[in-house]
Amino acid sequence: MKKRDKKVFKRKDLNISNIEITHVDDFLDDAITHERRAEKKPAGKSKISSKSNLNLVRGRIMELYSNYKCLVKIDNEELVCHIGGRLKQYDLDTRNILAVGDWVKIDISAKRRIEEIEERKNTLYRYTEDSFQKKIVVAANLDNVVILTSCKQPALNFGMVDRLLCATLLADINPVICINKTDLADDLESLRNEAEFYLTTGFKVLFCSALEQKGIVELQEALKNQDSVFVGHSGVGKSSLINALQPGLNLKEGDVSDYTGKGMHTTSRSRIIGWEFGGNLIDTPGIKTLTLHEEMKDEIKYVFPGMAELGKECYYPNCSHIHETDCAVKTALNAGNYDINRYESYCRIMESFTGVDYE
Ligand SMILES: Nc1nc2c(ncn2[C@@H]2O[C@H](COP(=O)(O)OP(=O)(O)O)[C@@H](O)[C@H]2O)c(=O)[nH]1
Ligand SMILES: [Mg+2]
Ligand SMILES: [Zn+2]
Repeated sequence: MKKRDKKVFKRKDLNISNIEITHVDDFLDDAITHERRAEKKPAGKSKISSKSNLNLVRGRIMELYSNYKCLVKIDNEELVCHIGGRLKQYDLDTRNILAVGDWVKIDISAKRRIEEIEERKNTLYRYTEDSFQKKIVVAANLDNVVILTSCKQPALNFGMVDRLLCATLLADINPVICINKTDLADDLESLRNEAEFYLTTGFKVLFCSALEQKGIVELQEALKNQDSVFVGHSGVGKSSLINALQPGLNLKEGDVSDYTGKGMHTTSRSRIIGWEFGGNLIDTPGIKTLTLHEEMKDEIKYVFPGMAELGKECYYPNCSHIHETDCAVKTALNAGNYDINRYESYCRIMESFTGVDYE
């Protein structure tokens, strides 16, 4: 690939949409992957105001109104709070000191000031699409990313599922793959066969139809008492499915892009909404896709479905499974023991980082 083509190619390929997620627990069974991720992941330090002797109560950020003003849920009450002046000093250069989902400690005696932000168990970021790939926090402390895709309209794209799976796993969040619009499928059986790969590599795959109210109970069961975000291309049925999960929720219909950017500022912020069946929806209007960051390139092989386990047998410990000889993934591929479509999808993801075509 010519150098001047590289940027365009990269940008195009780094755009990810449609996310579905599966069981994190299954994934964690993979010791190597788990280890590598643990090694890599620096824990987000908790941020504490230097004041002492305050009577602090614990709460969770439900919605951000501005950089320094937010809605916090304390027990069953929601209060508008402000961030303490001293805390602001921690992140003067970022606008993301607080995120929806953050657990905080608040001084409710005076002006409801947030004095402490607890360490996050994970943070879901998206990245700007320019070459700087600036990090933007979507939400913190999540349990699931529901990678939503549809059988048709738009067409099912497992390559996109793979990208979103990688992005979710690298964020240390459990993916749940959910395939909507089964009512439109011409050949549901062959779709199920293709999805079988994800089941056998330890992920949860759910089929549903928001239109026909199918698979809704199963999805509720998977998300119950946990905090979940839905990711997927425009039109796959995120809003419809969320409304089917909780009738009466009446989410603001239509994503930001459906309105050619109109109302962008008021609708693109995340917020937390409680499910009646237990747990929370992290509503992210206008945020439909997750992207992979350039820095994640070397980690993809450890999270790509089915690869970490096979990769233990490769001659080189850091084998990319692309150009090396004595590669267990390629051996499995040639023996028909690793899905060729998924391998090609892996190569496409890797190409999108390097701009090199691997044969
Ligand atoms: N046939 C069919 N259409 C659906 C289903 N779910 C959603 N849709 C339709 O797909 C379109 C996009 O749905 P929407 O929920 O707005 O998608 P979003 O952009 O992901 O939020 C709408 O016209 C919905 O009526 C489904 O299960 N089956
Ligand atoms: Mg929508
Ligand atoms: Zn290999």
